[in-house]
Amino acid sequence: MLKKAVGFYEHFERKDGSKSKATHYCAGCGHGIIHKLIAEAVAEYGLQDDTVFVSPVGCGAFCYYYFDCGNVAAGHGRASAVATGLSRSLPGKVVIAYQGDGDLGAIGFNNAFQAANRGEKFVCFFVNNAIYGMTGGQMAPTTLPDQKTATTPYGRDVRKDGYPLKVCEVFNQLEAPIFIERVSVADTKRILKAKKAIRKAIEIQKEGKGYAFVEILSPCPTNMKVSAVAAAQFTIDAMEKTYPLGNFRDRSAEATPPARHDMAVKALDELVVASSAEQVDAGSFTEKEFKFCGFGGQGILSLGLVLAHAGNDTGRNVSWFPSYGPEQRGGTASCSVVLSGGEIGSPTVDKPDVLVAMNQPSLEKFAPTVKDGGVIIYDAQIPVEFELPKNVTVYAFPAAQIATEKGVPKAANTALLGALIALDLIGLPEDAVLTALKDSFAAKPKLIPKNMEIVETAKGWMKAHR
Ligand SMILES: Cc1ncc(C[n+]2csc(CCOP(=O)(O)OP(=O)(O)O)c2C)c(N)n1
Repeated sequence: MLKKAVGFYEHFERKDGSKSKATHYCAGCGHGIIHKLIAEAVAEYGLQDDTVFVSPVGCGAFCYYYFDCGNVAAGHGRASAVATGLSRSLPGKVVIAYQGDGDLGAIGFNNAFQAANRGEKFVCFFVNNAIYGMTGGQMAPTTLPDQKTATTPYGRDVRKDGYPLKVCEVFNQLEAPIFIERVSVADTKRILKAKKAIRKAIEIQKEGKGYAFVEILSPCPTNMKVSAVAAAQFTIDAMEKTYPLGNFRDRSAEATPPARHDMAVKALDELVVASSAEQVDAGSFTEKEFKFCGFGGQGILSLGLVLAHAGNDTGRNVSWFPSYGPEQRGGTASCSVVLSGGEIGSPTVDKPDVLVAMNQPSLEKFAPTVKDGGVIIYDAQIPVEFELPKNVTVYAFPAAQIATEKGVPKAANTALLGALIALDLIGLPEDAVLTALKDSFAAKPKLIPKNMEIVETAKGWMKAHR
């Protein structure tokens, strides 16, 4: 009987609000069949509420529209790395990575290979259609010898382009994987075998036994530029010669669950404890978005952290999202901080209410992003050779000068905190902000008095010049 698998959403609701009952896949594409087999297995094992599905980049990028379970989207080639993180931090859950042959075999090969070698506890479904599907049919590592693609119009020449990558065979050299099998969805007989392998791989996750890998040969009529029937036939006749179907290993009977990664779980637990302050008068606090930016080493990230801690200690929802430059010291660094009475949708801040800039490149980069009516505070040392936005209030504040005069040039970030307090831009009680600042020096308490002095001087300056 033809029917939608229970593990799918009722409607596939898209970003634009439209609700479709059909997937976005082309007629004859294998992805839809593979989705159905996975969704059925997850639902039949009763695992929907305990499963996190990692979508790739490629034709499978929209898996999260379809699978009615936890969903996370990974960058191109990174699904196995993301699955590793999820699996380690959610030890009781089933984690599924879904990757194409470009995604896993090319850009993400090392991620996937190392995860397999470590025996991470997740299942990786590897969809091999011998081509880069989503981007228009370029050669993939799995493209067959002499196969014509957009980038090998005369056929893949193995002397120049290398040989097809047999991922199951490569992974089968590793000690750790519990289960490795290659299947196909090119016809009904093969689909039934694929169903068995997919179920087995998910069962292994249910039992927490370790790493499972299922390669699925899948037709791509659109990029092969043939009919759905011919594409399926190609998968059987041509692909299976290079990629023979079969089970490479099944060690599930003797496998015992791998060691738990308690470090990751502990780190998460600590985060939860740190955010357990009771929430107060949620509705009355207007959300505030901050961007702090400067050179690495100027204390930009710690400045944002002080605000986030102060917000957390006073019962606000907070997020702190750092972005590091290529170097630890000297490169640009920024962090986004959101303080909110309600839930925070995203920790990224594209349009800050308040921008605090400690160097020229980041002032130039972020100044145009500040909201109308917002505030920019930048260190007065920064030469401004560009036009600052007109509809925001701008303060050239002598943060470095104040800190240097107090004998601690590195504490310019503390001076900026004083400026924020003086302008009442944080919206939190001053004593909470100062307590968070003091706490940030827990390892070097000697520095506290000087930093408090800098805050007072900065406040005084700002009050006199605002
Ligand atoms: C970092 C990065 N590099 C390249 C791309 C472009 N890109 C998107 S999908 C894709 C290929 C996907 O092919 P495959 O993994 O085989 O999946 P399929 O679409 O065939 O299912 C590429 C190269 C990207 N999105 N991100």
